[in-house]
Amino acid sequence: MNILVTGGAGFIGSNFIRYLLGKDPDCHVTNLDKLTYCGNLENLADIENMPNYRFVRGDVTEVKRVEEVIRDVDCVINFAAETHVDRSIMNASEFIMTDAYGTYVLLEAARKYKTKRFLQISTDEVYGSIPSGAANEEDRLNPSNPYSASKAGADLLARSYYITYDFPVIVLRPSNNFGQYQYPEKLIPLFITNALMDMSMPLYGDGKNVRDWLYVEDTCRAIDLVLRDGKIGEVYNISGGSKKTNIEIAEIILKELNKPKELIKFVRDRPGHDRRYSIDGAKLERLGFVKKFVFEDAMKKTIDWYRQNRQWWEKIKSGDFKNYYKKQYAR
Ligand code: NAD
Ligand code: TDX
Repeated sequence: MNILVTGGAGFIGSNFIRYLLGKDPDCHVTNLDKLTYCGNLENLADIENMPNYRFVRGDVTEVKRVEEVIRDVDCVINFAAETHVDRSIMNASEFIMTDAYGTYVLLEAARKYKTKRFLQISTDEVYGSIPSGAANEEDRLNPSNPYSASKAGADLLARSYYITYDFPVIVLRPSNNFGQYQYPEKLIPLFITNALMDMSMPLYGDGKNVRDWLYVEDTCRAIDLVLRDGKIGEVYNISGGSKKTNIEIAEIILKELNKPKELIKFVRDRPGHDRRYSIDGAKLERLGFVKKFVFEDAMKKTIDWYRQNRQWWEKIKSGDFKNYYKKQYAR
């Protein structure tokens, strides 16, 4: 199977490529990535020389580039996106371009070259805040920030290609991921790396917002299952089943690293901050998905990875990230 992975130099994409090539040596993967601030080829250093892996630098909004790489593939898995909510609040333009328009370019090219399967990686954020219970795949989309609104646009556009053109699309909506190679602007790697540097952990608002955490290796297994057995035209939630408040996450990290509670610093809330994410993963379980990782063990593994891979994140945190961080937390 020839697969085009877009955004494969990012967090989930790089973990997915590693998982897939490790599991199925008959797969050929082309990784199309623009290498934005969070695209990092170091995430793939251990597989870059594999004969069945190819990296192509390119932007999913460029029709010519996309057509060049899409013409020979059987499947597309679209991870490419701007992904950080706080950055989308500062400036939404790249989010609309990549997340929404980029998905349109990919869908059009895939349709032209008759791609057999198109997996759109959406997100649980498209449902918006869920005060109680859990959103299932039929529930209405209710995004509340420019990132999730762009992702919801892409999600609906992808579905419309199935309905209108009978084009073989499947949409996946994973919950909050964590694990190795996650860019340290996101909650868990930010708090781990800050704590390792004895820097404060900036907790938004009252710290009681809830996220449903999913270990990235389970996400990879879920995507692989849907790639092979998922039903065309369907949407699948991927739930972590581990709901935690942000303050609980901070406390777990502090305890594991043996750091003082005083590192927690309450800061101004994120505008439009969704209070609670919660999705129902039963449909994917009916397809055969069983989560392999227990949250507490996966957190330990993740914290350990950041402890042992300081050179990976220190390089990031001492580069351009410093300017972003100052701007973001000076609000
Ligand atoms: P990430 O920010 O770590 O990586 C995104 C990748 O996309 C980077 O390698 C970047 O260079 C690339 N990219 C950005 N713009 C591009 C463009 N115009 N053309 C080509 N490549 C481009 O993201 P992630 O956390 O790995 O998320 C991957 C996907 O999963 C995204 O679509 C995201 O919306 C979705 N998702 C993420 C999470 C999560 O918790 N991380 C949860 C649910 C869904
Ligand atoms: O410094 C912080 N302090 C803080 O309290 C940061 C960065 C975050 N938070 C809070 C905001 C959220 O309630 O932690 C929670 C998680 O924040 P993020 O890591 O920014 O993730 P979130 O906004 O939930 O979105 C993530 O999950 C869904 C990903 O970034 C998206 O790409 C994905 O689609």
